[in-house]
Amino acid sequence: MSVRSWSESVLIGLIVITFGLLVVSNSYSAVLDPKTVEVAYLFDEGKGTVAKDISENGRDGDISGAKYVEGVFGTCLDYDGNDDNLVVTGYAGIGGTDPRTTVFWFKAGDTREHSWVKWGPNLTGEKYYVRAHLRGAECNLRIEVAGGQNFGADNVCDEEWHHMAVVFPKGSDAVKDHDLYVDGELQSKEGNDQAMDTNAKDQEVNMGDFLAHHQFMFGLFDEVAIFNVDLSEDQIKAIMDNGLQAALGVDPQGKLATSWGMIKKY
Ligand SMILES: [Ca+2]
Ligand SMILES: [Ca+2]
Repeated sequence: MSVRSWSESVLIGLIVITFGLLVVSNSYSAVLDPKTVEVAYLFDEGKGTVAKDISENGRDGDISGAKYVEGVFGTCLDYDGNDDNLVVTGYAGIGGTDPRTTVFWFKAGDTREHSWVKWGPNLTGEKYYVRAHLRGAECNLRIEVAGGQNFGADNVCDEEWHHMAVVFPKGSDAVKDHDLYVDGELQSKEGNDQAMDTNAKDQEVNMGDFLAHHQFMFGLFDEVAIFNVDLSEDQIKAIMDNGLQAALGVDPQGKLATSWGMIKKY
């Protein structure tokens, strides 16, 4: 082998390795910082009563009653509307006026005050209930804090899948500061404003149970996550279009990818 052909071989080898790394890197690319994820469930286990948290916090969920069926991405949980629930054991949510975002997919079993994601006791400004607002035969995405509420206008109880996001922007202090998204579309705001001081000590996060008021969730529930930041519209759409797994750069074993593979797009 001549010196020249040897160096050419090395060059070709390096090119092949570089492309290989790009392919691997792309497969783990993410639009979200995993450190901003408080808890996230894909519900792809397919069986059992433990919802595996794919965040770095290990907040596995305790499922009671809800069964696995086909979801938007992989499988999801099917809630019977009577007593099915999921408790995020030992985790009482985000407090005060700290920024936060809650996202999930839902397909209604009927029109009712579905209890999607709830924490905090039933006290003015301290409660944090993401649930359905009844509007005749339709229902809307609603956040309420006791003494105040903020709800959108798009019907999410039409037995079709809908992606929902509830964003409390940084620097906000009242319930109507929330931005609500249904299928990536920013909702109009209705309701009475109320200053917030969310209690993050006294009530674990529940997904399904009505707790103090309203009704159990009835329908299909997939890809839920709570973030400790206010996600942008583009980030919410990335989660909706690509799924939490891709948006977070989670590998096929369900673990968050190492930071070298992250490509932050914000
Ligand atoms: Ca799923
Ligand atoms: Ca049940």
